[in-house]
Amino acid sequence: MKVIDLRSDTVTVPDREMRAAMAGAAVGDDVYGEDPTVRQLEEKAADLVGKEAALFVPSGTMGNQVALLAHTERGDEVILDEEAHIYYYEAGSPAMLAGVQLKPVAGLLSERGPEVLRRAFRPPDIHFPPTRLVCLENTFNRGGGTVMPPEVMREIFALARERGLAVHLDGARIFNAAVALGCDVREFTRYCDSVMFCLSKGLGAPVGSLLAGSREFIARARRYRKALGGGMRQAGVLAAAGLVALKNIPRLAEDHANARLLAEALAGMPGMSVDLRTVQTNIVVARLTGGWPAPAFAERLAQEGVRCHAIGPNAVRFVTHRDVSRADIEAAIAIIGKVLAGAA
Ligand code: TLP
Repeated sequence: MKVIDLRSDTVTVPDREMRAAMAGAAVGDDVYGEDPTVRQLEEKAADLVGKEAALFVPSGTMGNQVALLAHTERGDEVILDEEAHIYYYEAGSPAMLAGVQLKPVAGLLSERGPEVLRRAFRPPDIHFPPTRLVCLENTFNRGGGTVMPPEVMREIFALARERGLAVHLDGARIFNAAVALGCDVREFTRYCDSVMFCLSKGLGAPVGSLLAGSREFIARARRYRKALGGGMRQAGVLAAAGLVALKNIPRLAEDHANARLLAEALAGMPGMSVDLRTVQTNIVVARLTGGWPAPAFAERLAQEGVRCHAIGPNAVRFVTHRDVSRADIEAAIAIIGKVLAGAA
């Protein structure tokens, strides 16, 4: 049985071009700063997002955590959305590593974000932790892959600046946001001090993320990456895959079209509801309205060859990516329809 894996865009496997680039990559010891392919990728990444420098890290999680370490001191407060990946899905590492206090707030990653941030600020007071950083996420994973428009980011950035706070952008899927709005990615990244983006999501690389920011910030981040065990040696074999992955940016539009096709079909099925307004990129969050618990539904669907992710008691997530075609999506729609109707 063919499996249509829609759990995440992290499940893609490197294609032939990528594997050939990996095999042929020029390499050196990157801890000594001597890997030419890693350097090339870091320079290209910095340029793409309009920052002075960038650092290649093994994962998005490490990129975010290194950013927290480099922006803050132990005991500082970090404001972020209560559904943000850094808060929800990074295994408690902000407490474990940077030793910061997270202040999760509802609605920061919505149009109301600036207002929510204004209300989250507290005046300096010996009783309060010093607030140092605001974290944004674009696209917003648990929001259903929604895009925060540059104008909203601009307002949040200005508010943070007024207070002397830095802004870090978890841009794991920032290129999905840029492709969705048809704009340059710098329209977003100009409104943050640091940005992390992933090569191993929709862009299709097996490993790797980049953290970008000022030269001075990246020098600090490089030391924290080493401290976390993320200093890699002949990492050019991975960076080479990353350079090929960057060529995949324009094709993210196909994933968005496939997500739209899937979302519209699911929205019309009895037993399921989808807020189509949130389907802006490659993620579809569907709610089960007939009382079927999401984990049991996901398991049932997997038996029929479609994999999704239960992200709440009655919510499932489907993510489109370069290893699923339009025909796969059409097949998935038919299977989901049958399962919901109890006919499969
Ligand atoms: N997200 C994964 C899971 O961890 C949930 C996924 O399948 O979506 N920021 C955002 C917004 C992310 O979505 C992810 C991965 C990360 C950071 C972390 O990246 P990795 O997995 O490379 O550590």
